[in-house]
Amino acid sequence: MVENFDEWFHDILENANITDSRYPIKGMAVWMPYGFQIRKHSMNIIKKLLDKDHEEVLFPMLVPETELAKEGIHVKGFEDEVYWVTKGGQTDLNEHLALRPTSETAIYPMYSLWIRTHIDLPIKMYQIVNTFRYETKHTRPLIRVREITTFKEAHTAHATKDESDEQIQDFIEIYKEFFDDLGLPYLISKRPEWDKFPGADYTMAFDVIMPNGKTLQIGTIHNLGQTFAKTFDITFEDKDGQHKLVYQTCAGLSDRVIASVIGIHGDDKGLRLPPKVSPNQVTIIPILFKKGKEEVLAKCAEIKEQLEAEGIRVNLDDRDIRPGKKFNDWELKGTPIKLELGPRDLENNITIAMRRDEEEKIEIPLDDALADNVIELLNKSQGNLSEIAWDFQAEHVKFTENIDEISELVEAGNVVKFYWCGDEAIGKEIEEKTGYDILGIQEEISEGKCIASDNDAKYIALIAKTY
Ligand code: PR8
Repeated sequence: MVENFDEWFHDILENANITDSRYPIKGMAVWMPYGFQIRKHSMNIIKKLLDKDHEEVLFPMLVPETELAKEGIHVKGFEDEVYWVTKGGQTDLNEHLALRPTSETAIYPMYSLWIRTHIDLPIKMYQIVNTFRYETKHTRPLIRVREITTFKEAHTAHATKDESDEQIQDFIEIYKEFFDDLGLPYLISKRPEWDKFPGADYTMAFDVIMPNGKTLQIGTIHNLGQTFAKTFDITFEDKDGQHKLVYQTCAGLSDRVIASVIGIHGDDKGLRLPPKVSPNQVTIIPILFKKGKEEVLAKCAEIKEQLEAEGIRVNLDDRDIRPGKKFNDWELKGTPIKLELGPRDLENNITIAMRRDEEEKIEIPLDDALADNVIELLNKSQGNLSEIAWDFQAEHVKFTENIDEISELVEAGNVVKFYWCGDEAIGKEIEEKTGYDILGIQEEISEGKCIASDNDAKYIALIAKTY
C-alpha cells in the first residue's frame, strides 16, 4: 500500500463504494452511498462543533464579477481558477457571474449591510456548500477536485485585532477536536508569506502526512486583518462613537478530510474506519446452516435492536452469500466491529467480536451488558486507530541541521524540521535547492543557526513533499 499509495487510494474509492470518478467532467465525482454516509457523519461532527458559537447560513453560489473583482489580491489569487456563467439561456448576461471558488466576495458585501454598531459584533457564520475551482494541478478524487462538494467555510468579523487573533486560536481548537474525532494526527504551522491565502494577513494550516510521505493540507485558518473590510466597506460605530473597520477571519475544510481518513487509517485489506464516522459501527454476520437458520437470524435481529437502542449504528448482513465473502466485504469497507453468530454460539449464548483494527477475536456473552461491551470495543478501536496514526506521524517527522540531508529524509517518506531565519529570500532558496515546499513555521526559537544562511535561526520550520 505504501509503495503504491495513489493506486491503492484510487482502487479503494471504487471498491468500497466511496466515489465514482467516471462522471464525465474532470475533477468532479459522484458520492456513492457508502462514501456519502462517511461524509454525512463527519459533516455532523464539524457542524456540532461550529454550532456552539457560529450561526449556519446559506449564500447563493453565484458571485457578480464586480464583487469578485473588488479585492485585488484576492482575485489575483483565484483568477485562473474561476468558472464563469456567461449566459442565461440564449442571452448573454450583462454581468458575468462566477461560480464561487470560496465565498468571501459573496458574504462580505452582505456583512457591510448587516454590521452597523459594535453591538452587531462579533459576527460568526458558517456554511457548508460546494465551491468550484478550475484547478490546473493534477486533479485527484477528494484530494484535489474542481467541485469541492463539502466546503465548510466559516467567516467572522470582530471589533478588535486581539479578538480576531483569539478567533484564530478558537478555530485551531475546533479543528483539533474535529480531527481528533476522526483519529487524524496533524501538524500545525503558520504558512510562509508566499503561501498564505490571497488577501490574508496570515494563514494557519493543518497538514497530515499521507502513507506515501506526501503531506496534505486538510484545513486552513486565515486572519484577514482589515483587507476585506476596506474593500467592502465593513465598518461599525464603536462605543466611542467612532466609525471603524472590522477585523476578519475565515476558516475552511473540504473533502480532503475524508481522503485523509481513508488514506491514514487504511491498510492492505481496505478501509479501517474510526467508529465515529463509520456508516456501520457494527456489522453482524450470521453463520447459517440449514438447521437452526431461523433461530440464528432471529437472534441476530434481536442483537441489532438491542445495540441500536443504545445509539449504535448496526448493519445485519443477511445477504444470501458465503460468510467468508461477507467478512471480506466488511473488512474492505472497514466496519470497526464485526459480530459473528452461528448455531453453536447461539447455544453457548455468545457472539464472536472482531475488531477491524486488531486481529484478535473476542467472545462476548449475549446478555444485558452486550451493548456496553460493544461500546467499550468501539472506544478502544477509535483510540487505537488514533494512536497508530499519531505514532506514524511521530516516526515520520525528522530534524536536521544539514540542508543536504533534507532530500534523503523527504524521499524516505518524512517531513523535515529545520532551523530557519524566516527571511523570505532564504526560504525560497531552500525550496528551490531541495525541490520541496516549506509548510510553515511550527514554533519560535532563540538559539541555533539558520540551515541555509549565516543568520540566527528564528523558527523551527517544516519542509515536505506536498500534494
Ligand atoms: C479558503 N475561505 O478558501 P483555502 N480540492 C479539495 N480540497 C481543497 C481544494 C481542492 N481543489 N482547494 C482547497 N481545498 C478560505 C477559508 C473560506 C474558508 C481545501 O481557504 O483556499 C484545503 O484543505 O485554504 C484547504 O485548506 C481548505 O479547502 C480551505 O481552502
